[in-house]
Amino acid sequence: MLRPQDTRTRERKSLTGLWRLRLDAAGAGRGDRWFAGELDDAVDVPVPASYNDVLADAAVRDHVGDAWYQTTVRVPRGWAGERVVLRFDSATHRAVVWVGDTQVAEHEGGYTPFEADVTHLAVPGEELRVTAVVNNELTFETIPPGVVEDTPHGRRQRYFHDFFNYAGLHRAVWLYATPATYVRDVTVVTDLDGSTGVVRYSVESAGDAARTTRVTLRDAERRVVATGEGEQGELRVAGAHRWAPGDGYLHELDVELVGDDGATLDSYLQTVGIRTVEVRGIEFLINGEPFRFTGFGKHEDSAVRGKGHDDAFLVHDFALLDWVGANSFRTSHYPYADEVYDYADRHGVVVIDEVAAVGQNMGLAGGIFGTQGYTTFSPETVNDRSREVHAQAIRELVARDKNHPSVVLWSIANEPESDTDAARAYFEPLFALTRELDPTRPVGFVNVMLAPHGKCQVSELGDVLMLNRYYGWYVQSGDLVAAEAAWREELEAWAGDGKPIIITEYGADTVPGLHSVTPTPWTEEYQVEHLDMNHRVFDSVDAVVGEQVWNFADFQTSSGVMRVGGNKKGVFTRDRQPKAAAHALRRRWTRTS
Ligand code: BDP
Repeated sequence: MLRPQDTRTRERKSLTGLWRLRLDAAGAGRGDRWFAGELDDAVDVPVPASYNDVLADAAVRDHVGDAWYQTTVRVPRGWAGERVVLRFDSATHRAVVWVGDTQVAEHEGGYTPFEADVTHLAVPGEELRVTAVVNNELTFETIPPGVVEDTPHGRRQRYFHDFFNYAGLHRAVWLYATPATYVRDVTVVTDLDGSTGVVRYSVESAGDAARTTRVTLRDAERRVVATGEGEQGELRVAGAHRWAPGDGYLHELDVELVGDDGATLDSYLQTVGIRTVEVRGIEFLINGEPFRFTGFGKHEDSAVRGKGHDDAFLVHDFALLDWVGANSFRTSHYPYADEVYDYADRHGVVVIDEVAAVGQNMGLAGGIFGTQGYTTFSPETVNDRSREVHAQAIRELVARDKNHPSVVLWSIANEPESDTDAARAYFEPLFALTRELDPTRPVGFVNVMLAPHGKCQVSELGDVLMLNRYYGWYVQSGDLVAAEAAWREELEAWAGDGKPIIITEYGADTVPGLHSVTPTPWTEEYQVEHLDMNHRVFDSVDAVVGEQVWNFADFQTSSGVMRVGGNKKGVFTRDRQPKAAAHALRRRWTRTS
C-alpha cells in the first residue's frame, strides 16, 4: 500500500493534533450510533499517542474495550474532481471508521495502515466529521493473543507478551487526494550485475483515463540514470551507487501515468535502494559481502506518549544507534511506523521486520507471566482462525514494507511454541506464504529458550536462525561461569545446522545507579559482565552473524512481580540516558580492529 505523498499531482493533509476521545467500557456506542453526531462527554487527546498515559486516570490506563475518537477536517477547496482518501497509518488493535454517518473502513491489526476512498463524501471546501472506534481487546484469535476476563470488578485484559498493551491512534492520520486515474501500487526489486545496478519495477494503476506508464530513475544528485515505459520493466544503471549498511544512498523512481495527450495524469515518487540480500551457507550477505548485525531489539515506547510515533524520539534513537555503533535493529514485536523505515533507508540502518505475532506460547506465559492452564495450539486457543489473522498480518507487512532497502529479513513470530507437531503444522504455511509474497528476502522466526536445539521443530523452516537466550539471567541467574558453559554448548549445537545465527535477544535487567563490586544481578556492572560473557560465546562460534541486545531502552510492561516500573533490560533508560552497558557496547561496536 502506497504512502500518501505531495507530488506534482498529489496532495495530503495531516489530521494529527487534538482529537476528542470517549471511552466506552460498556460497549454502548455502536448500538447507540455515537458516530452519528458529536461525541458527548469527550475529552481532548493527542494523535498520535496512546491514550493510556496522557490522562491521569487508572480507568483510562487500564481501559478494555472501545475507545471513540472524533475530529473534523475541511476538504481543501482545490480538490474538486480528485479522488479523496482517508488513511490511518495504524489503529491499535482494530477500528471501524465513519465519515459523517457513513461507515467507510474496518480494519483488524494494530500496526499496519488502512484507508478508504471517501470521494463520494468529500465536498471541497466543506467539513467532514471523522469518527473512529478503536478497540484494544486481545483474544486467542488476534495478533498478539490475549484473554479478556469478566471479573466482579469489570473486564480485565490478560496477555502473554512483555510490553504494555498501549492502544489508540499511534500514528498519523491523513486525508489525501490523487487524480481519478492514479498509481495504485509500485513494487521494486533490485539486483546487481557486476557494477551495474538492476531495478525491476512493476506498477499497478486504476481509473478510467487511457494511460501509459513511464518511469524515470534519478540518483541522489537528481541526475536521470535510466528511463522506462510500460507497467513492468527492468532498468539498468551502470556503475550504480549501491545502498549499503552505513551508506543509505537512495535513488528515486518517478512513476508517471501519461494520458493520450501527453499530459501527466499522476506522479508517485518511490525511493529505491539498489542492493541485494542473500543467505549463503552460514553467511548473511548484503551486496555479496558478509554482514554482521550489531544492535538491539527495540520498542515503540516512551513516557506519556506510550506507543505514539514521535519524530523527536525517531531522530534521537537513530542518533543513539549511531553513537553506540549499532548497524541494525529488529522491530520487536510488531511493525513500526512508516517513518522509522524511511529513516533507516536514508541512514543505511538494517532492519529485521517483525509481524505482531508475540506471545503464542503458553509454556512461557505459564512460567513467566503467570497465566496457567492453556494449550497454545487448540481449537479454543491459537487456531485456524488465528492463523488466518496471522497470515493477513504478514500480507499487510510485506505489502507495506516490500520496497524498503533497509528491510533485509522478515520475522514472522517472536518466541512462539515451536517444539510441537502443532507448532510445525501452524507455521509451515506461514513460511510458504511469506516466501510467495516476497521471494527476494530471507524469512525466519525468533526461537525461544524453551525449544532448544534438537527440540525445535520450526527452525528448519527458516533461512536463518534467530535465537533469544537469557543464560545468566532467567537461567543460571547470577552465575556467569555456569551460564557461559551452558550457552556455548547450546550455540555450538545450533551452529551444526549450517545456517547463519543471529542472537536476537540477550540481556539483563538493570537498575541505573545500582552498583556492586561482585557480579550481582540488577547492577550496572552485572549488565556489562553479562554482555561480555555473551560476546565471548558469540566470538567463538563462526555461524553467529549478529548480536542484538535486549533492549535498546527500558520500556513499559503490564504490572507484575517480575517487573519494577517496566522492563529494565534497556541499555538506555526509558528517557534514553546511557547505562554503563551502553559505553561497553560502544567500545565493542566502534572498535576499528
Ligand atoms: C523475551 C521476549 C521479550 C521480553 C524478554 C524479557 O521476547 O519480549 O521482554 O524476553 O523477558 O521472552 O525481558
